[in-house]
Amino acid sequence: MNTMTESRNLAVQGRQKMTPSEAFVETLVAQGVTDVFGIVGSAYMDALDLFPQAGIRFISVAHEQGGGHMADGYARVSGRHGVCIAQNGPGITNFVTSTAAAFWAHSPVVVVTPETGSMTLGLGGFQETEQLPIFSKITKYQAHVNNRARMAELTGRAFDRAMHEMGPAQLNIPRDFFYGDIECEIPRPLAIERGAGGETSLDQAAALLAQAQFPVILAGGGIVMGDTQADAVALAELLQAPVCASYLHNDAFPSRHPLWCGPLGYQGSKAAMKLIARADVVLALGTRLGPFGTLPQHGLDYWPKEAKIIQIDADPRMLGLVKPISVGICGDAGAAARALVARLKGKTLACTAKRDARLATLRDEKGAWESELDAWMHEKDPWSVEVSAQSSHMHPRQMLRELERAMPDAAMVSTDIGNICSVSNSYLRFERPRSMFAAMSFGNCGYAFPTIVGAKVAAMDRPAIAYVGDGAWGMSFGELQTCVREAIPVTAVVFNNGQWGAEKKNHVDFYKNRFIGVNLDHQPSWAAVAKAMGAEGIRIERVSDVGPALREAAAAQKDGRTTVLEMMVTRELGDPFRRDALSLPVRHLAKYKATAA
Ligand SMILES: Cc1ncc(C[n+]2csc(CCOP(=O)(O)OP(=O)(O)O)c2C)c(N)n1
Ligand SMILES: [Mg+2]
Repeated sequence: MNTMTESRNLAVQGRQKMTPSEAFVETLVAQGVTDVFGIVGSAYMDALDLFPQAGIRFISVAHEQGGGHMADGYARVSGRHGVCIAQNGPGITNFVTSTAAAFWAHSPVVVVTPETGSMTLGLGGFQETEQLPIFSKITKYQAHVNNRARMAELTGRAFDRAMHEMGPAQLNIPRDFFYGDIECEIPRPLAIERGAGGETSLDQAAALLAQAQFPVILAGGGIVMGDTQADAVALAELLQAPVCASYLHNDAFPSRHPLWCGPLGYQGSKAAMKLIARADVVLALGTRLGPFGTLPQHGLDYWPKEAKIIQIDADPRMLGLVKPISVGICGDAGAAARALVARLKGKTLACTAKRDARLATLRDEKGAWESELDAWMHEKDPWSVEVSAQSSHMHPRQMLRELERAMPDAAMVSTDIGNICSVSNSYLRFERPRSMFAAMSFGNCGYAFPTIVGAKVAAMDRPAIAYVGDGAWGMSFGELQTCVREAIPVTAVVFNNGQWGAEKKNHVDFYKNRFIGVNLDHQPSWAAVAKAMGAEGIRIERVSDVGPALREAAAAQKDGRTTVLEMMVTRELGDPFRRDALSLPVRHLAKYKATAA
C-alpha cells in the first residue's frame, strides 16, 4: 500500500543527538514522505533547509488552501500521506477549508502547523492565533509538540494516526521548538492491519445474503481506499448481484463490468436507483451511507426501506448512523468481502434461481438509462429552455457526453461542486479505483483544480483532468502558477456559463428569478488568462471541438504542458442540490411582502 519499507532504511537508525528540525525531517523520511506542499515561511525554515538532502521535494503553491487540497489529491491517488506546511497564523488559517474537505474525503493528510513561539504565546505577538481549537473538529488527531525533545515521537504519531483513522492529522509545533539539541530515536511507521470484522456478524451477513432473492451491492469509498476492487468484483460475481456506487465514488467498481449499474445520489444513474429500490438485501460495502448521497433524485425515492441492510465500514461510528441496518460490520471492505465469499462459496444461494430475471432487469434498466442520457441533450425546464434558446453556446449535457467519450484511459478526474460538475456525475465512468476525486461531502467551490494538481504529482504517468465551474475557477485558477512553476502538467476544463449556476438554480426554483449575486458578468477570457500565466488556453464554442480538444490537452501533459479548456456553455441548469433543504419564502413584514411566494 505504501513505500514505507524502502524508506525505512533511509532514516537514521538508533538513538542519537540531533536538532528537532532534523528529528522532524528524519521522521518524514521514515514515513516515506517525498513531497510536501506549502508556502515558505520563517516559522519552519530551519527544517525546510534540510528537505533537499532528505530527498523531499517542497512544492511551492499559490495559496495554502491550494496546498492543502493538493495534499488531499496526492493522498487520494497514492494511498500515502499527503503533507502540507505553512507559516504560523495566517498561513495556517488558510488550511482550514482544505483540511475540512480532506476530513470528509477520508484522506490521510498531515497538516503541519508551526505555531507562534512558546515564550510569547498569549502575548498577542506577530501571526498568533490558537491553532488547535480551529482544527479540532476537522482532524482525526491533533499532536501538539509540547517539548522539543518529543518532536520525532509526535511527528511519527501524527503520521500513523492519519493512516489508521483515515483522515487529516494536525502536527502543531511552536516555532522555537525547531531549534536546540535533543537526543532521540526516529520512530518507524506503525502499520496496523485491519480485519474483516466480527465472526458472528459476518456469519449473520452471509446468512442474509444466502437467503436474498434480489441482493444489491452498494460499493463505497472503502473499496477505493482499501485498493480492493477485485474482492468486490468476486463477491458481486458470486452473488450475481447488481452493483451501485455510492455518491461520488463512481470509481469503486469497474464501469464496463456487466453487473455495474452506476452511482446513486445527486445526478446519479436512474438504473442504479431502480435496481436498489428492488433489493431485499443491500450489502453496503465500505460506505458510511452519508445522508446527502441517498437523497431522492430524478423524482425517485429509491432507498429500499423494507430491505435488510448489511453495512460494512472501517469506522464503527458510521455503522447504523444514518440508515437503520440489520447487520453492522466494523471491518475493512476487502477483507470483509473475502470473508463473505469464503462463507458463501459452494452454498446454495436463493438468488441463483432468480439470476436470469435479475440480470435481464439490470440490462433493461441500464439500456433505458443510456438511451435517456443520449436523448437528454439539454435541460427541459422552462427557464433553461428560454435561456438556451437565446444562446449560441453549447448545451452542458452534450458537452459532458463528448468529454466522457474522449476521456483517455487511466484518467484521473476531479470535480468541483457547481451545477455542471454535478450533472457530470452521470457521465463519469472509470475502470480502475483512485480515479475520481470529487469535492465530496464538504462540497467547497475551488476543490477540484488544486486537488488534481496534487493527484498528478503522485501519478505523473496518468492524465489529470479537473472539471471546474467558472465561479469556482475564479477561486482556484491561481494554482496555474504552481503548475507552470513546478512543472505539474494538468488539464482544467472550465465551464463558462457566466454564473454561480448551482445557486442561481435556487433563485429560479424558489425566488421567482430574483437574481442576487449569481451572475458573473465582466469575466475575463479564461483562455487568455491561462496564456498570460504561461499555460495553454483554448476557448471551445462547438460540441464537435470538445473531444479533440480534451484528447490534445491530455496528450500535452506528456510534454509538460498545462491546458485550460474554456467551454462556452449556455446558462441552462440541471436539478438543484438542496431541494430537500429549501422552502418557499414566507414574509410577514409588509415591507417584504413583494418577495413572498
Ligand atoms: C467555498 C464555497 N462557497 C460557496 C458555495 C456555495 N455554492 C455552491 S455551488 C455554487 C455555484 C458554483 O458555480 P460555478 O462554479 O460557476 O459552477 P456552476 O454551478 O455555474 O456550474 C456556490 C456559490 C460553496 N459550495 N463553496
Ligand atoms: Mg458557473
